[in-house]
Amino acid sequence: MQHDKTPEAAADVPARRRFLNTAALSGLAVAVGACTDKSGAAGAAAPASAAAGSHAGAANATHLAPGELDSYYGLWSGGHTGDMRVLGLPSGREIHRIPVFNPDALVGWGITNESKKVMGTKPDGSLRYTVADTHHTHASYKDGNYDGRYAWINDKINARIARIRLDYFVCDKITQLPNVQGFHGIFPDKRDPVDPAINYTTRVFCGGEFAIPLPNAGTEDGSKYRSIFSCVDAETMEVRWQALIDGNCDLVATSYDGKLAATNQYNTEGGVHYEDMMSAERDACLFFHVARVEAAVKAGKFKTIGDSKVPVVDATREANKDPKTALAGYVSVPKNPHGVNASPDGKYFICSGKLSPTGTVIELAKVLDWFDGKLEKLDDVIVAEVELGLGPLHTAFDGRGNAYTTLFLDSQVVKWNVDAAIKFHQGDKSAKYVVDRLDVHYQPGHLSATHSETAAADGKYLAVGCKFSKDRFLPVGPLHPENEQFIDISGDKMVLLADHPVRGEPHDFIIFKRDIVKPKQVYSLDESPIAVKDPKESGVTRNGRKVTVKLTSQAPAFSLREFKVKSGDEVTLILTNLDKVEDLTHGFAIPNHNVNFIVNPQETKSVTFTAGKPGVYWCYCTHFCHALHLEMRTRMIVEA
Ligand code: CUK
Ligand code: CUA
Ligand code: CA
Repeated sequence: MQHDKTPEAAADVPARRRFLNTAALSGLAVAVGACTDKSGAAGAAAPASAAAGSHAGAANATHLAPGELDSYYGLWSGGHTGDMRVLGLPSGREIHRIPVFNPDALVGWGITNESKKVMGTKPDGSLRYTVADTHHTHASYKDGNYDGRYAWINDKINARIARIRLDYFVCDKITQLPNVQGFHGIFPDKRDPVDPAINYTTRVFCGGEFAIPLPNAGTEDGSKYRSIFSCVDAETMEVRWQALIDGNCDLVATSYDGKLAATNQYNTEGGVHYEDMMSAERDACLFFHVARVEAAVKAGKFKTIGDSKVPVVDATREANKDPKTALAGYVSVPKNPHGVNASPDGKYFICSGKLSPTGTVIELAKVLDWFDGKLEKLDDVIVAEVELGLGPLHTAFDGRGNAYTTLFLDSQVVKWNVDAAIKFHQGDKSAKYVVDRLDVHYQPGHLSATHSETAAADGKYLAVGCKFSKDRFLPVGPLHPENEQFIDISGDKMVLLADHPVRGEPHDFIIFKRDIVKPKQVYSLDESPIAVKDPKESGVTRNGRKVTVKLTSQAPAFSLREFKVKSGDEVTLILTNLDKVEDLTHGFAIPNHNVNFIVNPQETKSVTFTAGKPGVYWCYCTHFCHALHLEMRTRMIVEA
């Protein structure tokens, strides 16, 4: 811990780490304790490179001079804040938060009619949900690399998947999955399994984690609960099909050839309580033969569940015994796997054991061989199963044949060579597959490298989402930030560059070069069918108790100096910002009416509310826009 500033801190840290390990292990001690005996195995022996901790020179790599731009974007899930965060790398600066599932006061997400329509409303017009829990974020692919069109993010609580347009960096669609509770892993496909012309993302696969009665009429008998794997159309965002499975789904991965999608399963036991969920020594990674599933749907070999019209195919073990016709195959992997990640060379999926100290390497060509009836035992697709350390969760890649796996319990990232691991597994005990270890602070969950899960992995930077920050930042009361640590992986040794506090509670993220996206900074008036394109269109129109108010903004004024409505009217106010200058955003707030939202240049938004008590209400601009920003107001006069 040489990089700790004070002797007290240096003495303190190992004790805290021991404490954390104990806490994280309580209840799991039997399972993991059994694994620790083997940690002396030849290939696994490599000391933690504490010496490779941060130093002044390395830290400079993350410092940008004022006015300098980052070279990478990062898209981070926000956890239960329900948003997506946009970070710049290597600086680690948070540039933006994109509201998705939860209301957001800055932009008026959940206030405007447009955002409410995306989020989903109840018959009375109020939001269906105001809580969410995002975990995973992934972007659309073309030719194996990101193409900058879309990103997706999941809501675990309410089984929703959202799409973000990467031109405006806004959420444009949210879909709720039927028959699913605890929706966890997502992954877009990278090309079509059949049509070679479709070399880009057209599907997003979604893993249902919690088993429930289907249809969910409620029963205590856990043996009747089932999990579902879903496929969502990337364009329409409709659910194309679902698959009934044995066990559950955790994280999801897709192959570069579009043929395979997979999900890790930690609850093959079908347990309702955690002791049951960790009773088996091995669980599974479940592979879907995407083309066969879709052929089955086309041929009408499906059922539907409850009110849902989505076709559900049978991907259970019992119905898929013959590999040549199987829709799915269950590869066994050690105890309670969590992450499954596709290597950038397209050859392997790597599953992490979580309650086993191992990483499992599955060769995808062999999985296809099994589906073709050319491989007798499905488990022969496993080409390596090697010890990495305690609590392996997620794996990232550098494009040079190395994998980087987070070790939650060891508070480390382990760098290991996949080819060497395969050699070691084949019996070459001299193959040193562990290349380096680095202490991280503390208890890492996800990690991702620049272009990690693309064919363009460039091996420059690695970010690690540490779930505990403990002593790394000034204390701010009982709630600690998380610690996103940035690591230089361009050399043999990992070099810790920086700590960044982030507001809870990000999980997953992706990092890509800045030229992947071409963000638009001014809207097109045509994006909105209700745009008020000319100040002359401004005014109030009445249809019974329904009143429409149209107005525009051009700094430092709104097009109406005042407008009149009657108490109790249902008012729909449409505002178009006619300013064309980049960065010239206006706000619109009405006191006592729960209305506040912004309009970006050339953007149109609308709100619907009931006019309150008779009186004068100063509607004002909330977003600093002009020297006369404070004067930028209009009056809503509510008459009796
Ligand atoms: S899970 Cu959070 S650290 Cu939801 Cu991706 Cu592994
Ligand atoms: Cu317009 Cu402030
Ligand atoms: Ca299990």
